[in-house]
Amino acid sequence: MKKENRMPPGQRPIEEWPELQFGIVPHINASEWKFRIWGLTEKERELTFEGFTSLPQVKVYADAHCVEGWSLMDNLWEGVSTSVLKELVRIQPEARFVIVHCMEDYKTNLPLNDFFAEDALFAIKHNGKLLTPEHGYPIRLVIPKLYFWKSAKWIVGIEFTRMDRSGYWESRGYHNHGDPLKEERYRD
Ligand SMILES: Nc1nc2c(c(=O)[nH]1)N[C@H]1C(S)=C(S)[C@@H](COP(=O)(O)O)O[C@H]1N2
Ligand SMILES: [Mo]
Repeated sequence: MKKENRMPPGQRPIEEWPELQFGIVPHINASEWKFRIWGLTEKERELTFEGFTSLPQVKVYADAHCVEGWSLMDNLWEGVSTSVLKELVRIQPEARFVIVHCMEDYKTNLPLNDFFAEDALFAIKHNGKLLTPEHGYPIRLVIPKLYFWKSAKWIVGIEFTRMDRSGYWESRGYHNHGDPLKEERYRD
């Protein structure tokens, strides 16, 4: 589909990739980075960067829409599909949400079906290059179908829960879900 026709309402394209976060940019040493999967899983699981990058990889071509109105179009993300977690841990049937945990205590929350969307991935590369520290090195989540604040940078873990729990922006006025096509920007 042509770019013009893919643009959600109220968004404008931007050429340079902006850098946005609250607080500092953590400079993470990949050899010390750990990724933990816990909550409503039969067993907890911890992965190193090496373990993570040896998982099967996918490429996803997608646009990124920030709630503030800019869209970075035509990104090629490479990394590990979120669905791979279904093979790494046994998720209990009561699980309905995920809480995404990051460095610096950033969190975001998603229903399970958005987290496991076909195009959702843990990105390691953007347009052929490793992510820079500013954009989430070593790994960021990318959820193309929701506003970009759900695409959490510097992730350190995924928690499966039965109840929803607002994340950083979701408890500071942003919409709980964040679908750009429905303009779910802010809480009423
Ligand atoms: N860990 C973390 N992830 C985050 C944020 C943040 O503050 N901390 N900000 C979010 C917001 S509001 C946006 S718009 C995008 C910006 O990503 P970028 O800096 O790579 O453009 O990251 C999202 N992921
Ligand atoms: Mo944002």
